[in-house]
Order: sequence, then structure tokens, then C-alpha cells
Amino acid sequence: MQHCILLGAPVQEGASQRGCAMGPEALRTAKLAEALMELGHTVEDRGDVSPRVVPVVPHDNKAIHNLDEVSAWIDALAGQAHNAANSGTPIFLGGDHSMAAGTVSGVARAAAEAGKPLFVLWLDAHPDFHSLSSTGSGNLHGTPVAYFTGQSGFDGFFPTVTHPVDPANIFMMGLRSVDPAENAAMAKTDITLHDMRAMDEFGIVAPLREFLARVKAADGWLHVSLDVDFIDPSIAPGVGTTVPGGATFREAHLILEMAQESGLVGSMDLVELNPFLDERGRTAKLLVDLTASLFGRRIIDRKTKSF
Ligand code: 5AB
Ligand code: MN
Ligand code: MN
Ligand code: MN
Repeated sequence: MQHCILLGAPVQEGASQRGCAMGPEALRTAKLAEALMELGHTVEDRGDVSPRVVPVVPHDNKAIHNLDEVSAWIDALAGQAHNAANSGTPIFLGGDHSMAAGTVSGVARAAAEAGKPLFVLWLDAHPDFHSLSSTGSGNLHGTPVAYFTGQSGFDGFFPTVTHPVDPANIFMMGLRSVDPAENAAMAKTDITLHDMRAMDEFGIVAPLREFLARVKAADGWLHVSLDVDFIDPSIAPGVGTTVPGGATFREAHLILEMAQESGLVGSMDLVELNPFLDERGRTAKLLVDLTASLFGRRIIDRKTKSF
């Protein structure tokens, strides 16, 4: 059983549309804590993080907006994430995905102190691999992976990354909207990219098993970052950036069930939920059910493990 620490990150300044700031409350209303307790875990809700915004130097890329605010969020979240990761299994309630710049870098520091390399399972329609120079939209939720892997160009704008995540330790699933600059930048890294085409062609089980086996062999810490737009918008409408052709209900559950069975999960992000765009709370409820799968809910109690 795990000690789950809920930490709200009502950041929406990294997205183009407002509404993600309501995400943490919607997840609480959808009974996230109750679902985890039902599975036998203890739950500590630390409330919402509130950053102190200080001005940073403006960037040459004039498309960027809310740089001051997002930078402050990253700084505050990295500290809180480090702290929470030292005392339990943090579940970060977003908030737009710019928060992962803070949560992942903070968790990476705690993992390193525990002598474990950090591995990231990135479930998203997008790779979020823009640099501050390459982002065309200027929406900073498109940048966290480039930041926490230590790509250049963030110094002086975002807090300095103390423990960059090795790109070889990142496994992305569900990609179906990748900008040319992201494609070019990722081609120079060892990130494992399992896009929707690969999911159609090769499925989920074999490649995910291979990744989890690598985490296990390295005695690693596994962080799962779940962007709502990973899931098909027909069943997860509560998100600003809908992209057709996403993961099905069972594909999403299977991934999280397998991750749970590996016994390696140390932390999680639930991001991009926009309750303003949701339909009667169904996306928030789906996220709670998916989290329950990652924390041990099973259809039947099976003796044989799939991993
Ligand atoms: B999300 C896009 N690449 O940079 C951009 O939802 C989308 O956190 C970013 O994955 C999507 O604006 C960010 C077109
Ligand atoms: Mn994302
Ligand atoms: Mn996305
Ligand atoms: Mn999005």
C-alpha cells in the first residue's frame, strides 16, 4: 500500500484557453481521494500550490505569453514535488501540462537522492518538446519535456534544472500531433516514440513490457504523466486541445494496469483537464478511474501477472 500525496497545481497560464485552473477541484469532486482509499492506500491532500510571481527577462520569441507566471509555477512546483516525493507517492493535479516542467524536475531530484534514475511514461497526443525559441503558439504547455531533459535555451527564463532526465528513459505513447520543430529536435535524442501509428501496428503490450523491464533492470523510479488529450476526445471531451484518433478506454486502462503491476510507479501527473469544457464531469470521472487502475483496481483478482 502506498501513501498518496495529492498536490493541486491550478495553473492555466501555459495553455491557450482558460479552465485548467479548475482541474484540481474537479478531480477532488470526482472523488479521487476516496477511490485511492478504497484501494487501501492512505491519502494526504496537501491542497493547492500558490506561486509567487516575479518578473523574468522577456524572451525574443514574442509569441510566448505568461512567461513570468509559468516560470513561477515551475519553481514552486519543483520544490513541493521534491518534498512530496521524499515522503510518499505524489499525484499532481493539474493544471495545464506546463506544470510537468516543475513536477518532473522536482521528482527527478528526489529520485536521484534516493539513488534511482527517473523514467517517464509520457501519455499524450503531443510530445511537448518545444524550446522557447521553437514554440510557434507561445503556449508554454508545449515545452516541459524539452525543459526537464535539459535542452538548451531555458536558462535565465525557467529555473535551472538540477537533475535533467535522460531522454533514453522517456517512453511516449499516443502521439498524433507533432510539430516539425519537435520532430527535428527529438530525432537527435534517444526518446522512445510509440505514436498512434505504432500503437495501431504493434499494439501496446510488447513495447510497454520492454520499457517496464528496462525501468526494473535499472532499479528506476517511474513517473507517469497523463495528458487528457492522450485519450480519444469522444470519451474525454474536457480538454482544450482535442485531437481525433486517440487512445480508447481499454487501451488507456491497460497501460495503467500494466504500469501498476510492475510495482515501479513513484509519482503521477493528471494534467490538462478543463472542467469548463467537460460534460457533466465525465472526463474528471474517467481520470479518477484511470488513476484507480494505476493504483491497483482490477476487474478480477488475477493470480498470473501480465508483467
Ligand atoms: B499539451 C502545440 N504543439 O506547441 C503547441 O496539450 C500543442 O500539453 C501543444 O500536450 C499541446 O502549441 C500541449 C501545437
Ligand atoms: Mn501535454
Ligand atoms: Mn497534449
Ligand atoms: Mn492540451
